Amino acid sequence: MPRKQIAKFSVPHVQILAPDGTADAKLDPGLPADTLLAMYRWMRLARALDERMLKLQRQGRLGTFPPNAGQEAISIPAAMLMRDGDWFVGAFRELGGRLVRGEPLTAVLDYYNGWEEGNVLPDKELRILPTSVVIGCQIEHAAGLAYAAQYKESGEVALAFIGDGGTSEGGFHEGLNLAGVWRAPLVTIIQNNQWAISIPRSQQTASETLAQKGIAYGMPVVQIDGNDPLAVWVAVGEAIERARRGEGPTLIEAVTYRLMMHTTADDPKKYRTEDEEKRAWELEPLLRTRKYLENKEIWDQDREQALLDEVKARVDAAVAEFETPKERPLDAPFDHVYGTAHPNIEAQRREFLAGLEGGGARG
Ligand SMILES: Cc1ncc(C[n+]2csc(CCOP(=O)(O)OP(=O)(O)O)c2C)c(N)n1
Ligand SMILES: [Mg+2]
Repeated sequence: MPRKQIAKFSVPHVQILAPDGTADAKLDPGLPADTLLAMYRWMRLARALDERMLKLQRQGRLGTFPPNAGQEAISIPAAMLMRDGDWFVGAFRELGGRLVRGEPLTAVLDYYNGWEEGNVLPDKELRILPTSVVIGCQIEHAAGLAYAAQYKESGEVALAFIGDGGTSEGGFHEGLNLAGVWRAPLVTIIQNNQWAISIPRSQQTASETLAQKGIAYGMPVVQIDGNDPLAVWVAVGEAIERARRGEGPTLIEAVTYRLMMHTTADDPKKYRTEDEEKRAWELEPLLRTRKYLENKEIWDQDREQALLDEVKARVDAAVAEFETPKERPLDAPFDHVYGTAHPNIEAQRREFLAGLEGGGARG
């Protein structure tokens, strides 16, 4: 029998907004000015909070956290495309997207200072899952949520994020496999920022692209420029619509760069060159988004300054609120494991409190 080809695959790549701020006229989704301005505003707010958090951490006023700078163009447009009822399932580098979905700035600060209150969002229906420090398992959670949405015929979708390093974890593959078989409404976005702590993309996998990993699980895939909010808007928008129509999951690889350290406990100078970082800063998303808005004549230096002042005031207010002394019950984590009290959790709470000096110190 002659050998014959039984399957053929390809991976598309999409970039719409170039680093110089010019957009491909054929692919530009032509978003209304207010949508573009809102998007840039979120990006500036996320960047301002991220920069302030680094200063606070260095001053000993905040715990360890993973800086998000450079990745704003991924989770922000994606979150703007979500509807009420959809699930936001992050890893730990989706600061902007969390803010868009309604997470308060103070919750972010509380969380990274080790306060359980940071995991307690004001409105249960925000549907933002807690930060997943455990790499990969959030994709299984997201697949389960998407399957539940499908079962309930709710029309809701789950949007999940993972890093390039996370694609080597079992949870990533198990989650995508199930979503593919179930044709569940799951959109998974790989934030390929080139580094997993000190492991470069080249040592992470022999795959030519990370997007192609979804082909094995029977879903459409696309690689996009993750520093291009228009490419993210188009690719994630198409994937969400497909999921809502009952046409199953999608895997998106957004190529970007982790501009800062892995976390504040890391020093990237030990494993990458400053020249590489310098080149990456030239491609970062806020710069090109601003140029695009200026080319459209809906932005200028005065508006930029007004926005910088506005986001600074918001961050100042959040920090002041976060640093206002308040009662922080040390057993707060036991309050939120389940929606209602559970005898096993209550037994663990009692054991924990009994173990504290004085039987339940308050901080
Ligand atoms: C299951 C598991 N293994 C290892 C770690 C330690 N760890 C924390 S972040 C990280 C690298 C993650 O890299 P990537 O997925 O590319 O995400 P990025 O940090 O670049 O956003 C590792 C190995 C962990 N948190 N969980
Ligand atoms: Mg990474």
